[in-house]
Amino acid sequence: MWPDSNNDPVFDMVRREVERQNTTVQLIASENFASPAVLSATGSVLTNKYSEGYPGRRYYGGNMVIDEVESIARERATALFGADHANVQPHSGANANVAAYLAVLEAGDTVLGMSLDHGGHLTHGSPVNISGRTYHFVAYGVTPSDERIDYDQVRDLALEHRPKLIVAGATAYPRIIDPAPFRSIADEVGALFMFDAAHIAGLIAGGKHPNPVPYSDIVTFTTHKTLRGPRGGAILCTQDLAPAIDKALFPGLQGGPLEHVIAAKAVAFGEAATPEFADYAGRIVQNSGALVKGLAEEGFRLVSGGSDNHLLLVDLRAFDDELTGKVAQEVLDRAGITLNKNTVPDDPRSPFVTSGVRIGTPATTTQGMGPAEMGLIATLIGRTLRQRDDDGAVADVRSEVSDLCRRFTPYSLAG
Ligand code: DSN
Repeated sequence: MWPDSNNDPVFDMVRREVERQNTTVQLIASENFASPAVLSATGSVLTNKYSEGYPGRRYYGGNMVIDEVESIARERATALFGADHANVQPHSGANANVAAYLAVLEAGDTVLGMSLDHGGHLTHGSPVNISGRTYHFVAYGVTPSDERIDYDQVRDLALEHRPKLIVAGATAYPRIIDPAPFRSIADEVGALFMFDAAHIAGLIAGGKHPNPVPYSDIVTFTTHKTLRGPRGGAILCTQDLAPAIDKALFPGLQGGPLEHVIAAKAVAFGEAATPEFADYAGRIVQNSGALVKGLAEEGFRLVSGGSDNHLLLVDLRAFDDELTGKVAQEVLDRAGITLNKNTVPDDPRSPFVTSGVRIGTPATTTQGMGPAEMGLIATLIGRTLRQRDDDGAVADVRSEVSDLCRRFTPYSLAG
């Protein structure tokens, strides 16, 4: 009935990607290893079904089972975070954010968001993104002294610009984001408050970071980062905003939902509600601490002096003023250590070059690595970057990385 795809080179590429993930160290802060159950749901026949609308209100027939799937995903999401309402259809975190804006803003409205080069996200008002092109975003950042969110600046800007919405959340901020001061500033100026929890959703679900839901009108998040589910997004909101959020997402922004991914989100929400996941979230933070210690011993400067979440932002200039994030990323890739270049606050270099790298612990923690392995990884990073012009030295690190990964292989070779 089906064409024989066994020899399709795409599957060889998939096998090679399994091999890459199994044999190199994954330190990209926004990545993780989804469980076999999550992968299985993502690869299921639910991909075949059209289901525009929401459970009980679909535009196509045959959605009896799909309604159950999406309902359990919504129920698990609301229970996990203690929210009134969940929309589990966003294809991504970016879509979740855009739908949230569509629900509560008009074009030209003023919004406060964290500046991209201080750790924010493209969808928090970057001029090259639909958010910055549609709304009047005003950026807040971190203080020059301790490189932590400048809540005084947030309040001053809120009083000056009277935003309709204040957005918290970040992609490259290594510290706890306290939702309480944001809420009180929003109340003071009559703004709505949205928390983008994309990076830290798993730390919140695991009880290791403050839950923004009781403080927020809207919480958006991705399901594939610390939460360890399939690639996708979700929105939580208060009951009064639920109709506007649902309408903004569909039909406002998206068409047919990806119900196979929604099934996998339901599986991930189930996994994230277990005591084992709370333990995992704690080990992510513990591993960041061990990596901070190891990298500091190697002579690296950590933005804000450390980390209390799943990521570290390393300013390379103290280690070697000539070394850019771009070069560091490339040489570390050759050594089998995968991370990404990242700007540091007020970086003089462009986002394509950068003076820093971002390092995350969610994936290695899933593999079972602990503080001892973090110490080893810090040493390997230091060695690689010091000896970056010596191919033999880089190859030696690559071999040590292979040995390390052999002890903590995430997936069987069958993928
Ligand atoms: N690409 C994501 C990250 O790495 O943080 C944000 O969208």
